[in-house]
Amino acid sequence: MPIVEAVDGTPIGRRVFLGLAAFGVSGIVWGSKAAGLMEHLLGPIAIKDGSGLLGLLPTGRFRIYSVTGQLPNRAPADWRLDVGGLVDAPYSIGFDELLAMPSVDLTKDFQCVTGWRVPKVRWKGVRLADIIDRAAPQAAVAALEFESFDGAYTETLTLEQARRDDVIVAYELDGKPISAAHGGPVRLYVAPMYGYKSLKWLQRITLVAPPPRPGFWEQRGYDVDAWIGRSNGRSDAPA
Ligand SMILES: Nc1nc2c(c(=O)[nH]1)N[C@H]1C(S)=C(S)[C@@H](COP(=O)(O)O)O[C@H]1N2
Ligand SMILES: [Mo]
Repeated sequence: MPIVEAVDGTPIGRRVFLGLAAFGVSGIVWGSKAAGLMEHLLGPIAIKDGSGLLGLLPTGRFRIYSVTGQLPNRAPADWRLDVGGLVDAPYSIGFDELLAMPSVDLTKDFQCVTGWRVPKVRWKGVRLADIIDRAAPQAAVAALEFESFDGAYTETLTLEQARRDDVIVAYELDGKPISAAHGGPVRLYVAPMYGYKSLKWLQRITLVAPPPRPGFWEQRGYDVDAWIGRSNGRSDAPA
């Protein structure tokens, strides 16, 4: 059994694999902290138990990830988004105010860097560009930092990436409010990039001069520019 480094620097080895086998194949196991982190380190893996191969990871639907192993739950009425940093007009916005802003609909495949993909997911939300403009960013701003109310996950985008029409602050997924599991009430959706850019449980956006503090997965070796690659049949990267 190979020993690999977990994201916190501790080795993952036989113990975790045995633990996974004990869980068997369930939806839950892929939402668990160890499994989610391991999948992100190793890519999709087969699950085995004493009777042999139980199966590969399911495809065609979302897997729920949370690096904390928890799914934080916040009612829309208790949710706020703070927008600040190098801006002339920092603000805090509630859920109803967000819904009152002009909205956009996007239908796109959702692609995790570990290989799974969900075709034709419908999202609704507010263009991140509109959220940015409302804060009156100063000339020095070149990047954005995002924080989750899970207390752990962070992400970044350059200002240019953040201003794209297909980058939104989303509050509906497939025609329904975004569930707590999927990062509701409000998450980021960065259509042209791998799923790890689409931070769940969004609570704060900070406009900064470069370089931004790297996001959770970027600190662990992932590309900061996470354009979905040609190997996956599409590239939304600028030419
Ligand atoms: N707060 C938070 N956001 C996150 C993650 C996470 O663990 N925590 N995982 C990311 C990754 S790697 C992917 S592929 C997507 C998965 O979204 P889903 O859990 O709704 O399927 O969320 C992204 N945003
Ligand atoms: Mo992912």
